[in-house]
Amino acid sequence: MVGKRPNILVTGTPGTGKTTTATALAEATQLRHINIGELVKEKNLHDGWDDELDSYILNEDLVCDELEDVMENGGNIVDYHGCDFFPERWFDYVVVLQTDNTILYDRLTRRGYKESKLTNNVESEIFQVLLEEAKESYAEDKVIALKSNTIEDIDSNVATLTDWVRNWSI
Ligand code: DAT
Repeated sequence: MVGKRPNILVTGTPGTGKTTTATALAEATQLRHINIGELVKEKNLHDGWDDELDSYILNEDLVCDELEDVMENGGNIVDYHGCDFFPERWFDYVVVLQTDNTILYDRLTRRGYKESKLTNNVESEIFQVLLEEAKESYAEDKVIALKSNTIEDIDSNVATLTDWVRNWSI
């Protein structure tokens, strides 16, 4: 009998490569990729649009209710630029992607982020906000920081995580 499969959280500042990494990892492992930003839009799990932040105001309770059953069953890769509102018990592994700030600046410029959003995100990366948030929200031995500057980094991160998934057992 096949046991329960792990749940992995892929987090990091916008532009660090979460969706690219999670998509490749899902393909390699056959785990289910859940992009929280997309899910929030699709299922209206928000309280409207914040003009200043230039993004939806995510409703944490709606997101957690929506995902409870699927997370309970295991086998998910969750992709989001925040991690402190998910139940800690959901995740077996928390991956924080990190990108050098000049590279991140270029990626977010290419994405068309307006100046304030760009600055906020690059500063958040410099101060390692997501890594701190992850360490505060999950047991330290579940949290791993991975560099995501180049395509080679993505390949190597996906290979490392695929091995981890294959060796995982309850
Ligand atoms: P996120 O989901 O964290 O916002 P993404 O996966 O959408 O990030 O990637 C944003 C853009 O940057 C996209 O065009 C792919 C590129 N990118 C991401 N990680 C990269 C890496 N390690 N090397 C080269 N390009 C990368």
